[in-house]
Amino acid sequence: MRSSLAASLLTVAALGACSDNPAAPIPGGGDPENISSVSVVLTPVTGGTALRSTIEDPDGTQLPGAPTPASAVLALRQGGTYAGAIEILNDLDAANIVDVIDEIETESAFHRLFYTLSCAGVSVPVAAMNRDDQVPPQPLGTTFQLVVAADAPATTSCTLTVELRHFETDKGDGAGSNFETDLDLDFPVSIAP
Ligand SMILES: [Ca+2]
Repeated sequence: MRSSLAASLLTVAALGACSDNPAAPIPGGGDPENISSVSVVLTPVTGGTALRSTIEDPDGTQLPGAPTPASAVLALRQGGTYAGAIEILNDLDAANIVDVIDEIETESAFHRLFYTLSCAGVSVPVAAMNRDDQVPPQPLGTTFQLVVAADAPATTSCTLTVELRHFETDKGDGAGSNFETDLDLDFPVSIAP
């Protein structure tokens, strides 16, 4: 599901994390998460300053107030490889900040992150994602790698879509269709030499 608004905005309707069916047992566990902050952090593997971009939802995902545009463009370099991480918080109550990543990792066999780029020449290899606690382990993606080809076209106007899927049963490798979308966010990206 993609927003018709600017690419840097959240797809608000898809941001209702973990909207479990209250009538059914929930093997994936837990109440719906209320999410107020999502950040993508990309650290060049050869060193240098990490890229960071954050989208805030000031009233959380369970109230209708709109999220903010992303705080920054993720300025990639041609030929760069980045260690990626995602940060998801409920920081609506400063006295009780919830690290939603901890909850996702606790329920790793029921979640998977997907990273999709509209930019040509950029990939996020599934093989480099961290793994869940199934046997054998399957992709989770709270950490990942992002690879920019040396010949990736320079651009100032593409996007990284971050999607969090929640499987109540049958996650498998996470590529199946039995899921709910907890997050679906577009972060602006540029590519330069
Ligand atoms: Ca909101």
